[in-house]
Amino acid sequence: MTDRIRDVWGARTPFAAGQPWPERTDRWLTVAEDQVERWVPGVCPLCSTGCGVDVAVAGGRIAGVRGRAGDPVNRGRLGPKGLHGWQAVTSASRLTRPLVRTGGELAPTDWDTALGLVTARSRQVIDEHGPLAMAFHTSGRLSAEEYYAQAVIAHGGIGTPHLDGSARLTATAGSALAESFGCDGPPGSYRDLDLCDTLFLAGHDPADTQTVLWSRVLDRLRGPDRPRLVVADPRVTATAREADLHLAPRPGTDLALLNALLHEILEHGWADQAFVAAHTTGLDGLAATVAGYDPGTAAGICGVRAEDIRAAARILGTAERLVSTVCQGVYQAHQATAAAVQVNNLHLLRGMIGRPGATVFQMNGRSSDRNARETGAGGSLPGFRNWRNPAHVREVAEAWNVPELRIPHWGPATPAPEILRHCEDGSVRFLWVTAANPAVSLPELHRVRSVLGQERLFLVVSDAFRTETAELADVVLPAAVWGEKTGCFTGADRTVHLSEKAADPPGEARPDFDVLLEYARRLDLRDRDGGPLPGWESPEDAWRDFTALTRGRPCDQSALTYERLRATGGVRWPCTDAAPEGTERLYTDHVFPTRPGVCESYGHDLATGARREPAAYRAEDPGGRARLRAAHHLPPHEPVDGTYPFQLVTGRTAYHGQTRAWTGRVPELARAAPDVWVQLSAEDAGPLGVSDGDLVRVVSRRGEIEAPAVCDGVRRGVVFVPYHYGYWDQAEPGRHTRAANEATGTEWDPVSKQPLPANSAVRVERIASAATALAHGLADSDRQTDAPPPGTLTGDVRHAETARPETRS
Ligand SMILES: Nc1nc2c(c(=O)[nH]1)N[C@H]1C(S)=C(S)[C@@H](COP(=O)(O)OP(=O)(O)OC[C@H]3O[C@@H](n4cnc5c(=O)[nH]c(N)nc54)[C@H](O)[C@@H]3O)O[C@H]1N2
Ligand SMILES: Nc1nc2c(c(=O)[nH]1)N[C@H]1C(S)=C(S)[C@@H](COP(=O)(O)OP(=O)(O)OC[C@H]3O[C@@H](n4cnc5c(=O)[nH]c(N)nc54)[C@H](O)[C@@H]3O)O[C@H]1N2
Ligand code: SF4
Ligand SMILES: [Mo]
Repeated sequence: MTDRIRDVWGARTPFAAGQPWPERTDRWLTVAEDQVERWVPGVCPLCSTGCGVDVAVAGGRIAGVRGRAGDPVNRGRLGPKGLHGWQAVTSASRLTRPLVRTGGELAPTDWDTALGLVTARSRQVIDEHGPLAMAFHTSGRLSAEEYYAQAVIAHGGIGTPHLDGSARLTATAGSALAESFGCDGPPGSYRDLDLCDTLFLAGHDPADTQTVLWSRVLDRLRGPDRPRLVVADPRVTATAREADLHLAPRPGTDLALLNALLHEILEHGWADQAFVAAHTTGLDGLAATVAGYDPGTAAGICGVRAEDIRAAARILGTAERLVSTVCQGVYQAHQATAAAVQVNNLHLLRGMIGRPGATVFQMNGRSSDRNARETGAGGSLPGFRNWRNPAHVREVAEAWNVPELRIPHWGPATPAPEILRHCEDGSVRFLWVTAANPAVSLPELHRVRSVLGQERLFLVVSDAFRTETAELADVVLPAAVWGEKTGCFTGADRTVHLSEKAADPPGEARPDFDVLLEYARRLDLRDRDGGPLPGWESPEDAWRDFTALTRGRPCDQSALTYERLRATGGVRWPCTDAAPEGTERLYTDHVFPTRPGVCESYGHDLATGARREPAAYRAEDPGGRARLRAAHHLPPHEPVDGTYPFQLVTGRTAYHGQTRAWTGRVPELARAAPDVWVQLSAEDAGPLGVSDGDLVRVVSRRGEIEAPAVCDGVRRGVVFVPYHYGYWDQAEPGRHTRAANEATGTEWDPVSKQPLPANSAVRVERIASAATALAHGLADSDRQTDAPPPGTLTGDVRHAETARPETRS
């Protein structure tokens, strides 16, 4: 059987540019293959790559998965989480009954009692405090249909703007695309990886976070016409080890680095002047801004060598087919959108968009981050409509058959961090958290716990497990999950999959979709004609309504029916009567959705987040051209000093997903990375007297983390902690020193409002030697790092900067 624990990316199947990526079917079954009763098509729910899977059913239960060989996303491959993660669904610790807090404890009850309480409290809060006292913290992994139900209920039924959630944690992706191209939506497809000659990965570690996508890249890198690879990451990740050129900037300095790259591209005449003149606006402003970022200046800010910046610029400037990806390393920074937009600018200056092998991915994280944004549950109106455009608001009101004024559109939907603040100050009294675990995933955890644990806040949590957040709830609702319900998921290259129900949920667990509809009925939400709102019976009804509402929008899915998805598997939107098979690439005509009547946003000042006024935007109508947007670098907000000399960054390992509610319950994955660790450079560890395995404490102004040290693989001045580990399974209950977010701070990017659990100033203290730590049971001898399995690396790569990062300041 396939081993994706020691062999994360599997055997190489090299291929050349333009060839199809060869198939390789990965499978993992807990029964013999001939005992499988049926295979149910679906999609892996564990990251935004969106790999197609067939789910094996035996004895009425899920008994394994195999990759779908014909799927355009993975061609049969699955990574460690995809192969093993499904076992959480069959875990004995699943919630099987609703829980209600009585006498301080969560006690089992029936659905009627639990939903009766939830509805009664909602009614009371709406009557006493108005709809704005109601809030919903949603997910990045519900189905499109479930988000859409939440959008209709919250925005169209109750009339509250407070609906947002985990998708906000990659909101910079959507914001950066909207700032440059007028609208969210990844312009290219994974197929562009098969065609490119150069790759640029900024703050993105797909070897750990999108392992199947990385297999595709590795197969190109091992193929006959290896693309050049430039990686920007302060750590020596498995991704960076493959690079031709690895830049390891100081965290939070990507904007300066990118400005310098653009400076070089303009300076050397590598811009495609005809493309820029015909299809963009804003060149003068961009040129004026980046003029101040010669490689020498940027080198001083970023702590990388000027010659390496020049070398990177030459690679990017002379590429003929460039694919870039951007993710959390850039997004979790104080100038997230401003920096992410510079990668779009790179593509616009070089005319590297809308043609085969040339595109930019502003990456997503989870399996349905995209759907949250498309359906209106993640900050915009459904179909990427612009809340400041009265015609767009009217279209939504007509589709929902509700008065326009009920849909909150006096401002944008409230970002998740602001919802938390409204809970903190008491203006929100009811919060329903669905499929998220903010008590581990949001920054500054002591604050999150105190806000969610307040007496005056009624907290409802829908989850499959008793998470750290569920422990704080007044009512816990047991959810059916992936494999137990049907709905659509859209991956990072617009591929939509229908994930079908394969087995019944355990006990009384129910699909969120059904629970939301019952809640709406009990609250008696109605449309203008007195009909029930929403008026659907099934997810398919919701999908039909939602896709109808996308008609004419850039994310048009009006011809994308369940029937089509069942017949063909994954389909990329737009999917219309004119393009019923879907669309591989956007903007092939180089016309962008920037016209005032079309665009999703009129844009923001990248430095302050100030919103552009509609009249000002209309006066400068980009008329279908993309917008080159510029900004100056500003220093991170919490500078290092003598007391807190290091920058804390956080991130991921291939073996765990987010807060481990699933992956921590899967033996293969839990064993592979059993506990938290702290990574620092050997140069920094030495003077602190810290060696590998020693127990250390990472202290910020807000909290601390204790874990064994790994003294390698990160640039000097930086400390890395994986953020997956919380408290449900810790050996010593009651201590709060395991989650990375104990130490992080409350801050956000001014444009996308994405929180940035990064770049906190910390110090590192040695607590005990490796031997003492072991003797006291403080650390496991077999703790693993995210170091890739032996034998998977090649030798002849260059690591500019990372071997000896400079510490210029
Ligand atoms: N195995 C696994 N895969 C996942 C997830 C998971 O939890 N586990 N989560 C999914 C989700 S929700 C998301 S959002 C994605 C995230 O996917 P990624 O963004 O790829 O993952 P991260 O590890 O958070 O961050 C990427 C890299 O940014 C680097 N970095 C930190 N600070 C900086 C900086 O200032 N500049 C630059 N250039 N780089 C920096 C880090 O060292 C890290 O290697 O992964 C998805 N895939
Ligand atoms: N320090 C630091 N913090 C971070 C990050 C970081 O890089 N560093 N990354 C951030 C990012 S990008 C993300 S996306 C967040 C993720 O943060 P969260 O979304 O808060 O955390 P998850 O662990 O993904 O929680 C998902 C929950 O949904 C439950 N669940 C799964 N399927 C279903 C379902 O169908 N229905 C219901 N009701 N429940 C379900 C799971 O059991 C699990 O408990 O973390 C963020 N926090
Ligand atoms: S790459 Fe992502 S979608 Fe694919 S198998 Fe791994 S976790 Fe699942
Ligand atoms: Mo994410």
